[in-house]
Amino acid sequence: MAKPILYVGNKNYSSWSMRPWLALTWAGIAFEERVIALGGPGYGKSKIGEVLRVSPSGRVPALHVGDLVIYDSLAICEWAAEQAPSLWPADAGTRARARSASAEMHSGFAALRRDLSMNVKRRMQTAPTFPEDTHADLARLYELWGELRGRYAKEGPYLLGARSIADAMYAPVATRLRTYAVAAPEVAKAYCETIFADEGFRAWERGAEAESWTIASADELYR
Ligand SMILES: N[C@@H](CCC(=O)N[C@@H](CS)C(=O)NCC(=O)O)C(=O)O
Repeated sequence: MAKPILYVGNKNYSSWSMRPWLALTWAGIAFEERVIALGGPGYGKSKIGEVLRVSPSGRVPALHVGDLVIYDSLAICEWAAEQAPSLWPADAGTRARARSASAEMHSGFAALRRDLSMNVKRRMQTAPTFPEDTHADLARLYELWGELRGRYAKEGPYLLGARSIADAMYAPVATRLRTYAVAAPEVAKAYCETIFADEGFRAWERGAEAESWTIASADELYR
């Protein structure tokens, strides 16, 4: 059977694309990658023609497996975990915690995504002033990471000890803290360093660094 094809957005900006790309890469699943340079007509409205041709939601990521189209980051991660079950923790309780954290990222942290949009290459010298709801998201993030790292420290350096889909979900957040020079607690900084040292993450980062596109409005749109 032909390799699955993963359609992703610009690696510098598309945080939703990074997540399943990491999950597939970590799982060692062979896939073909096709980058769609987001921007232009329909952008920000889920109406980019090139995206609509491959994803019914008008958004990337989308994974084509034969004639099956899986078009959401978490759904693609779940498909990957069906091929490679170790993408979720083996212990049922730990797995439930990993799923809770992943779902919380997928459906939450709206203010954080609004004010700390992903831009892998960007480095601000000082953190901007964030509104109250963004501080609340950051406080929740540190609470969650602190709780999981405290509980699973002995099992390894990732959120639940061993690397899992939860790390794919939070890897873009690590880049956001770096980009916006956010003064995070030590436990959060240590976790970010784990992500930055990860081979899969570094491969994505190199892809972002090699891109020349800039999207002027990306700070508004990529969350
Ligand atoms: N819930 C979706 C969100 C996907 C999403 O928002 N993708 C952005 C790029 S990061 C997109 O395709 N935007 C197209 C547009 O704004 O027109 C997922 O988890 O995959």
